Amino acid sequence: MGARSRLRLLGAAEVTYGEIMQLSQGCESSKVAHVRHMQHGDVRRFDREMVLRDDKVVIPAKHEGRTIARTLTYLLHDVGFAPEQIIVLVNGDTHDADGRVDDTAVRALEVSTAIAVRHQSDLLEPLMARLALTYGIAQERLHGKGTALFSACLALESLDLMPEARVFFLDADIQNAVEVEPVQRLMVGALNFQEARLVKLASLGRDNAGIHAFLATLGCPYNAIGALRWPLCGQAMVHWGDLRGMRLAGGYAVEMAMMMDLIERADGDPKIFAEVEINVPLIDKRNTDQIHVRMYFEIMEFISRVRATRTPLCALTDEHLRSINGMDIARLWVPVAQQGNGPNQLEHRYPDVIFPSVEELFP
Ligand SMILES: Nc1nc2c(ncn2[C@@H]2O[C@H](COP(=O)(O)OP(=O)(O)O)[C@@H](O)[C@H]2O)c(=O)[nH]1
Ligand SMILES: [Mg+2]
Repeated sequence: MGARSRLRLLGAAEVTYGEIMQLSQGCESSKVAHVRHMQHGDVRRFDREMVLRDDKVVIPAKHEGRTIARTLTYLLHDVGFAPEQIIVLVNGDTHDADGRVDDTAVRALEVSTAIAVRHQSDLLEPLMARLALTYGIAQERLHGKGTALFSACLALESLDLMPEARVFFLDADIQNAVEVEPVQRLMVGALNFQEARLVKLASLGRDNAGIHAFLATLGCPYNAIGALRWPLCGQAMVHWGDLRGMRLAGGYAVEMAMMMDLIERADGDPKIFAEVEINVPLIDKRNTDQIHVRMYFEIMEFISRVRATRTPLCALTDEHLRSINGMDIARLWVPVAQQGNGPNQLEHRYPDVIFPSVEELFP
């Protein structure tokens, strides 16, 4: 294996400093591949005919009763989806910090009863024993955004979609989707860059700086993901055939897991990613530093654990998954929710699990 592929697949410890210098000298800037990027001035007008009958929209939504109706109305009226094309993943009977029961499902069905509102636990239930025994995923670890998206994949699997069917991911908490036009932009990007395996939005003031720095740490095999302006953007398009083969993460590392899978299969070439600029900053639920620490912990820990195996995510064995998924709880110091109001707090948190792909579950 040459230095190039070793750098890609292995941790820094396996690659000598000389090899890295050799590699970096070989990369003049003109030869460095970038993502396919569409500037907002180049975004052609969206046309409702760009919505295809086989398109699906996946919306993970936990305690989003306040915004879910707006999000769904945007999809139905502004983009032009039929309600049957939309799947909302809810968390069942969970309570928020104030003890309120999650009313997302009720609010979603008020918009249209033809929308598939699915409780993630119902979709996961038939798989619980297998997830625990074969992949080491205990039931209490089945929560988080990635778990909702994994459940969505289980729902999609039962629909017999063609591999080229497009799946759009949209967060439920966007307050200005009508102005930002996230899905219309993804569609224009998908049409313009048909070779791209993943289309995302390019940030406007949301640069995931910590993740960009982390991806640049020496020898990181996922360095090329840093070529995306907004790697953690939840608004994305992938094809069902690719999604079916991906191993997703249980929590906020889920977007990272998708990109890791694609970049491994593309031999590190970021041209499989396309991004489309937006005109208006996207406004969603405000995150505190406390939430950022938890999210960044999940994402960085996920990358670190895959890296430690010295094996690509897509090539991990069941034994790898059992070992990673059985790992210990982490000690995480987080700032108090209200800034400047006391010392950091200690939390004990599980890292994200790694799910098997739908393809390996249902060959
Ligand atoms: N069903 C479900 N949805 C979730 C969960 N965690 C996050 N989400 C949803 O995923 C989307 C993105 O989450 P958010 O916390 O806004 O992440 P951020 O925008 O990346 O900071 C929102 O629509 C959330 O409601 C979860 O545990 N279960
Ligand atoms: Mg959000």
